[in-house]
Amino acid sequence: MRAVDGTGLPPIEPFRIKVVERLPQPTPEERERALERAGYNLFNLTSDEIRIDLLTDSGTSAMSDHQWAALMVGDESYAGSRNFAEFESTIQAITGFPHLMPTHQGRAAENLLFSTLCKPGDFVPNNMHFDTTQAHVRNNGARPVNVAIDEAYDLDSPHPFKGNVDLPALTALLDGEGSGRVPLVMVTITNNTGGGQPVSLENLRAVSEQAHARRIPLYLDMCRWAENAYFIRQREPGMADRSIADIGRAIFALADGATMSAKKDGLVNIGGFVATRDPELFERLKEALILYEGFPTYGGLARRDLGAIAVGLREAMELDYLEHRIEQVRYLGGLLAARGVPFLKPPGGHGIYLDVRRFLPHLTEEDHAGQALAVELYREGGVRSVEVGAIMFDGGVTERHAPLDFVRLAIPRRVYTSAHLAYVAEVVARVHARREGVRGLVMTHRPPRLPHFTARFAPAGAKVPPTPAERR
Ligand code: P71
Repeated sequence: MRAVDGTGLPPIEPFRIKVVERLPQPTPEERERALERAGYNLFNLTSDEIRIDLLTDSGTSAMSDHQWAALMVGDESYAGSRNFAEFESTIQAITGFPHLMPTHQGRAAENLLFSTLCKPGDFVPNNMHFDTTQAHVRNNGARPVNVAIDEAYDLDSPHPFKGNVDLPALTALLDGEGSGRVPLVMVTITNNTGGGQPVSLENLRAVSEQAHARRIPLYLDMCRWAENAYFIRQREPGMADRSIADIGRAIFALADGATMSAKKDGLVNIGGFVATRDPELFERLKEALILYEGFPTYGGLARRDLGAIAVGLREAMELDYLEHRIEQVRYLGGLLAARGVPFLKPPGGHGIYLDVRRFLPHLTEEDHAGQALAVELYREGGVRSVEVGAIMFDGGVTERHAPLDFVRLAIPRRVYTSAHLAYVAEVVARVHARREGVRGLVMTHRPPRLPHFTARFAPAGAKVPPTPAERR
């Protein structure tokens, strides 16, 4: 890893390890049996079958000693817990949004916001929708539209802010087909679907102006906002000396509210929130919250969780933490690049996105190439990744480009060391070296919504095994 503190000494993890968890070591035979049982869907593996788990960076962080301490002093009052007061004041201080409520995770916040604001026939623009965001927009009869810049779809473009919104495309939607039918504009920071790529402050400012000129509110999906702010500090002119908190204030000043899955830059295993400046909307959200999640001072969480989130949100803004986090992803990218493995460049904030089309050019979408690659990484070294492509996004989003097709190696926060990542790079490189022999998959069970979670597959050309339900 690159030395970052100016001393010339080798960079190290900015933490030491106080509690450890044994890594399972499944044998090749055990992995093969596990794949068969799982219907070649890595969501169906059990954790003891996995050596390195890069399925997601969501809810998989290691909490700090201070966060564990916050759990111990949790105040489990149903209403008016002091942990809620701490949670509320922390988020108000970071974002400036006056009204907010906890939810059990990000998609619950999405459900509240979209079910309150959207009606059938509406359009919701977003740089790129993530899977649950897209599903909630559609669940309310509205149409999700992706409006990221062209460079977001060019896997080799060195653009520093590939998460940016294409401003002419946004104007065209707001004044054309979507005129009078866009209840909110949303921007996801960082853009997960497009590789964890950041959005610049300059771009957010322009989006905010466009939306507000038409009296449309701007909401941010802020689940990886601290990583986004770090990139702004690194890459945007005039930002190098500003703190993450300061950059955050500049970001949130442009928006009317946000949803957040705290399972990312909140450094916790569960939790989220929705926040707004609009007192009238807040009252409507609260009604839905009480119906689906819980009383507004806990929102479906244990009160101690709110305490851990408040601490985690602050820790995620610390520069030594963020520097290591972003450099760790870059380090894995560097090892893969040295072995000629194709992936989205530059690396984003929370993982490496393997370029499926270039990795397995002999396989097509019908072969479920992304899934086949994810299966192969598990087979080779017990590494679990996730397909972020045609299976996750089943054509439900309107966009101007051919959809992206990735296998994501998501890096959990504060969990793995450089040695673990070197192991991952070697596993990926070995699969790359024997890529021509990788065969496709057929989908034997396709659920109607969010198919990636529960679909089942079988090796192409093989006899289709019965599903557990059929076997019963
Ligand atoms: C991620 C996830 C969660 C996930 C998705 C698919 C497979 C495994 C895990 C969740 C997000 C997200 C954005 C930008 C809202 C949510 C939902 N991401 N917006 O990337 O990335 O939050 O999971 O707390 O409900 O692995 P939630």
